[in-house]
Amino acid sequence: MSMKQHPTWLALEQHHLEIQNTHLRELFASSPTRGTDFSLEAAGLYLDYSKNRVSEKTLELLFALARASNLEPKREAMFMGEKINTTENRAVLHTALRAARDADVRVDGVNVIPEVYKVLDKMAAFAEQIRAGTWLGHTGKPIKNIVNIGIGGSDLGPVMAYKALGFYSSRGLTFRFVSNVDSTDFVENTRDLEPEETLFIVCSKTFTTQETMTNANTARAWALAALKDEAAISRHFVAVSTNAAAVAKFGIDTANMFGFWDWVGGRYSMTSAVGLSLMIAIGQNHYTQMLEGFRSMDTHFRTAPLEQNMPVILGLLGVWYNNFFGAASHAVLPYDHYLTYFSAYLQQLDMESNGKSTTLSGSRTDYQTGQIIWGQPGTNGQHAFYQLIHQGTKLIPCDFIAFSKSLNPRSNHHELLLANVFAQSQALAFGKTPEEVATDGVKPELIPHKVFEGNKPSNTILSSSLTPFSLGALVALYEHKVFVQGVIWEVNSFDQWGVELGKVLAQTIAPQLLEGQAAPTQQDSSTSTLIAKCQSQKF
Ligand code: G6Q
Repeated sequence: MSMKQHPTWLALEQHHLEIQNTHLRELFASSPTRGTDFSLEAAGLYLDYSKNRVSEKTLELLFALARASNLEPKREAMFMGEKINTTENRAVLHTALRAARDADVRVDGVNVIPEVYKVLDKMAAFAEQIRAGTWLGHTGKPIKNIVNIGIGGSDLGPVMAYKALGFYSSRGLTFRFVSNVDSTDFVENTRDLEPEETLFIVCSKTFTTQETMTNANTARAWALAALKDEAAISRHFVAVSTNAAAVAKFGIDTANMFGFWDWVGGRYSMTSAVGLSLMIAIGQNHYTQMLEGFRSMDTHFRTAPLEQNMPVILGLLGVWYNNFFGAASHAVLPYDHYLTYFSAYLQQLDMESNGKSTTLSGSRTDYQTGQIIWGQPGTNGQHAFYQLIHQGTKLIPCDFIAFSKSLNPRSNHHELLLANVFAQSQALAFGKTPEEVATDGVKPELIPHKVFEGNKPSNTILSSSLTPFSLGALVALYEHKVFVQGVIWEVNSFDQWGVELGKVLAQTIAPQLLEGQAAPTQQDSSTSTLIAKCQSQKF
């Protein structure tokens, strides 16, 4: 039976009819303590979810839906290492990557924690050598530049976290992230670097990804052009991968390989060896604090009752808007300049996980699944796309993320920043009625233009400051939110078959674009014309 036919879903549909026209103004007026009643704290994060179009009854029904979806046993199955990624027959254990050193987490009967710490310790020793300047390049110079080559899950986590924790990073080292197969990415990121002082981290779980291997080979040629000795590769290239054979074949000494496991999905791999560049940037202590932030949220998610569980509440609110209000997208709006890449990171985490239309049992869903996640930091958005959220025709629930203290306080900047974030959620929720606009002395013909309907839902996530711990808690919050929604929608949040077809097709098109190849004859008429057009413009 489809989830849509379940009594809890039907009850929510009925309830939606009752509450859909209730305004947040009424909900707040009827309960003076709503701002605290609909809030909770976990892992150093405070969540205010009072500005959502929900009543106590809505939440009761949503928790009932979660229980009907077996959320609690499914959550435990993930933490216990059961093979819940059924289409790839894999366990899903990113939580083991940040478990305590004495934890016991088993895959096929084997405790994986000692292996996790073996890699973490090896990463720490290597990071320390680079940071201390004792890892020398081929010509005897210390490494000053670290270039992570990876894509998707092997890029977005490291680059997001490196930018997010820039305040804590070693300023004497330069970090670059090359992901795009467009050679401009490589060229622009290396043009000012000295090969003698540059280390490449080739970061690829499979070590077969076309973009990454193409960039890695270009990096190899770039380094060898200057260093002129194959032996230089072992001082200037290390690998993060599960594929030792391919790493060795590339010419990287497997002693300089940092491993991980098939039970770590790419977009969930930020706390695996994929975080090597980050550990070099911020050092072992800060990295450990970040892992503790992840663990704190993991423990909260695993143990807190659904009614007081932050990822569960965020996940269910998303389901409420997605499936009952028809909201197609969800904006994530961090009010911290360091979180420049946070929305892009969440885009992959969420959209690759829950952008599915086939249920775990193989049938087509008859309801909406993953939302479109988008956003960018801070007040800049207010002067750009917020207009549409305030007065457009679409319902776009928002998450605002803010920190009480600035890492770089200057005069009243931070108070202004915080005033803006609080004002935005207030304006979205309560709006401005025609009567209120009229009392401002606005000309009658302009009143409709200046009315804000309000009733636009948002969450506010507040933490005291942006630290490695709070970043870890924040990322884990969203990882588990995605899990909750995947369970409700009965999809496999841990595979990504949707990225395969394009890769396969690109392999047949690439040779046809090379000089000297016969004109394409086996493509559709649009693709073959595009290829021919390209060839005529190129040669
Ligand atoms: C993430 C995906 C995907 C993956 C990249 C890179 O969940 O699996 O984004 O991370 O395709 O893969 P490799 O690490 O194998 O190069």
